[in-house]
Amino acid sequence: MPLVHFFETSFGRLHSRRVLLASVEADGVRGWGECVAGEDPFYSPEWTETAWPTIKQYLAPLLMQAELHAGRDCAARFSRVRGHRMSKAALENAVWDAEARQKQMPLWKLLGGSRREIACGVSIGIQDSPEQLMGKIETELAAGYRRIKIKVKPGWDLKVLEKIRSRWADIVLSVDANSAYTLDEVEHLRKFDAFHLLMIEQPLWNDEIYLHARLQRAIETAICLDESILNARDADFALEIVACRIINIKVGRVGGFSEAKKIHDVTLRHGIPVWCGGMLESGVGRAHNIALSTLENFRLPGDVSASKRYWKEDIIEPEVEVGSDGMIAIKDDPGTGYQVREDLIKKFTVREETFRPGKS
Ligand code: OSB
Ligand code: MG
Repeated sequence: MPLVHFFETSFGRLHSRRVLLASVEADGVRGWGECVAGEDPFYSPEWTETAWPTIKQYLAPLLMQAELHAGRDCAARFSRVRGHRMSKAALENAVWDAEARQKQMPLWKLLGGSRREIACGVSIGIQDSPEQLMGKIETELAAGYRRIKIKVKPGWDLKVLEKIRSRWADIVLSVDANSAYTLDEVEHLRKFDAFHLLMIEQPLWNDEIYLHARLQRAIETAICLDESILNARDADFALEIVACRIINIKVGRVGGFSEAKKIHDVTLRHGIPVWCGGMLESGVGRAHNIALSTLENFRLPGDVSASKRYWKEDIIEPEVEVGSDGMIAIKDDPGTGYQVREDLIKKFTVREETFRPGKS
């Protein structure tokens, strides 16, 4: 699916997404999930071409090994397989979706959510020029978004922040480095404090927690961990040693709704807020992010924004819309409240495989 606008992070520029979807059929209802793995192993070791055989050879057969009653039972079934969390999440979340539709209840309720609307922010990639970035921020603020996050890397950080702050002194602003810095750059990172950011997301190594605690002691800006939090134990450890003061939960990164809920509960116990991250999802994953964001500790605006920011035509109906107040209204219909457009998915499909119980 071609992106409406390219998306650039510290690891590269992306023009379109190859979306891997999973759908499960259970007693006449169908549930959908999205594998949020990237086109390349840059954000995480997992990518589209590892997800496919992992699901095919291991996860799908495990899922169908015996009768299954609930989304929350999937994680235990997959536990023999190490890692591959985005692949696991695609299947687990499809089962949660099917379970909600079967029970004729909204997915957000099944997950234990309570919010009736959720606050939205935007993640704006690195642009060709600061002027182009300023134009984008202006557009998103006019649309009502409640938090602007920009991607940063050495050479695209302080000067850009200075420009933004001199034009918008008071907006809620944050940055995401996707591991573009090292601890040798503490003095440089300390300069971010002058811009009163809500947070700096994943400044250091993707697989490192402890050294973020060192950095957090050296700077005033709150660190938010993304890449380094893979499960509830990671979250508990990071908060115990104060490696961050905010956590971003991505349901794919952590292996599915069950683990996402556990992380949510850990952060509640520690009294720190979470927000829902995004992975440039199609409507299928986006709808799941919306449901998850209704849990009580999702107290900060998420990277959950309108379909039209990404796609000319999204694969769900209705498309995700954000009000002029920067909020998404939560639907009461069964499942996600959005219908998957199977016609459009067929049109986009380049590869498809079906698994049935008893055959692997
Ligand atoms: O680090 O949050 C990230 C997109 C792809 C990979 C990693 C990240 C992102 C985003 C985009 O920031 C969030 C979105 O709008 O979906
Ligand atoms: Mg991030």
